[in-house]
Amino acid sequence: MNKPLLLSTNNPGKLKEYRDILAPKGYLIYCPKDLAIEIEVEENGKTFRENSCLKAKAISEYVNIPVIADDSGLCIDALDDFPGLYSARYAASLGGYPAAYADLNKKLEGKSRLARFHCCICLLEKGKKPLYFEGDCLGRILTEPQGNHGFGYDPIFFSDELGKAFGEASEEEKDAVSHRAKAIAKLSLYLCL
Ligand code: ITT
Repeated sequence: MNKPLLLSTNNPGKLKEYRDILAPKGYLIYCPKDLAIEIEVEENGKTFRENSCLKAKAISEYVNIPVIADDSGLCIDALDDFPGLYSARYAASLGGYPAAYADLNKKLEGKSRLARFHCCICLLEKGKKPLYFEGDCLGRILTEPQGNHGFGYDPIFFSDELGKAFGEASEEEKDAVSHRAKAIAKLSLYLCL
């Protein structure tokens, strides 16, 4: 029987990755839109954990099934982990991802390009305290975007494990190594134990 989970997100790229990875394991992933719920969360936490918890709590009162929320971002070593928590807001503030790619490229002139994607999932089940599952994937920032697969910063992130940009990777390739896939693997292990 399919096990339901509600993913508290407005990001269709994330939602697709959760469905692709968890549907074959027997999970049915709902999003707020499926339940005609609108959520706009002020992500004013100071850590990925705090923000993932804010997003999960914002929706948990509406349903009686386990809720998950994902807070994630691109952390660049030479920029003290910027844009990190602010990855989505930074791109939006510049008018979109192409402008963010160019701006990061300028900031990184003459500096190390080492970076990682981080993902923190908060799981909220009725009557239990929040639990967190985290994953990272390592790589570097490319000088030019490569490919147009995925979403967000995928075209400028060269994955060490894949030996290519996430923007050039198939969905299956990204889902085999990504920060999100690693966090989801820990979550699904917990849920089936
Ligand atoms: P929700 O809060 O509604 O889930 P969001 O996109 O605002 O959607 P976050 O606040 O967690 O989510 O910001 C994550 C941002 O980090 C995301 O919008 C991208 O800019 C970047 N990011 C995270 N994971 C990524 C991935 O797998 N590929 C590319 N960019 C990613």
